[in-house]
Amino acid sequence: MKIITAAAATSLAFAASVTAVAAQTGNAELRNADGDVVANVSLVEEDGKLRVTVTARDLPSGFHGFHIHAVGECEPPDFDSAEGHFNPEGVDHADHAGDLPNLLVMDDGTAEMSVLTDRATMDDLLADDGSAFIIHAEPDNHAHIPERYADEPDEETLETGDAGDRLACGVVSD
Ligand SMILES: [Cu+2]
Ligand SMILES: [Zn+2]
Repeated sequence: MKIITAAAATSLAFAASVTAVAAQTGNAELRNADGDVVANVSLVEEDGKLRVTVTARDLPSGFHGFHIHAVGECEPPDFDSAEGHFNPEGVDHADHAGDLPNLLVMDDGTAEMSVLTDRATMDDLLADDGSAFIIHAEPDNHAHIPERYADEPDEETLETGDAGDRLACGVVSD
């Protein structure tokens, strides 16, 4: 009888703690320059880490730079309004808080990826003027330029990873 009581108490305590730490969530709907939705991002904070899950369609196959940008404003066609990579620490690419792995678009034009990052929280992304997800035309080189090509990455590489034009943009909301 004692064992059952203890187990019941434990499960009650567990249920209470689960309720207390309701996950903070968010999302972004990414549109291309024509205004068509080509990707959705869902965000879930888990133990201080942020799970970023993206599903995309109607994109050119291959790797595409994928970042969180500093301003939650997506004005087509170039999406420059989202400004640079989300970078509250003022460091070089690819140490920006908004830097993420490249998105692999398959031959059928779709992509799916889920990644955990410990570089940003939902509060960070919603603070001030917000933030936006962007899918680029080219792969991000993550500023990895071997010495046989150059002494060191140039300024543009250290800001952008040379991921090229902005194909789609979506503002983060909760
Ligand atoms: Cu970007
Ligand atoms: Zn960056």
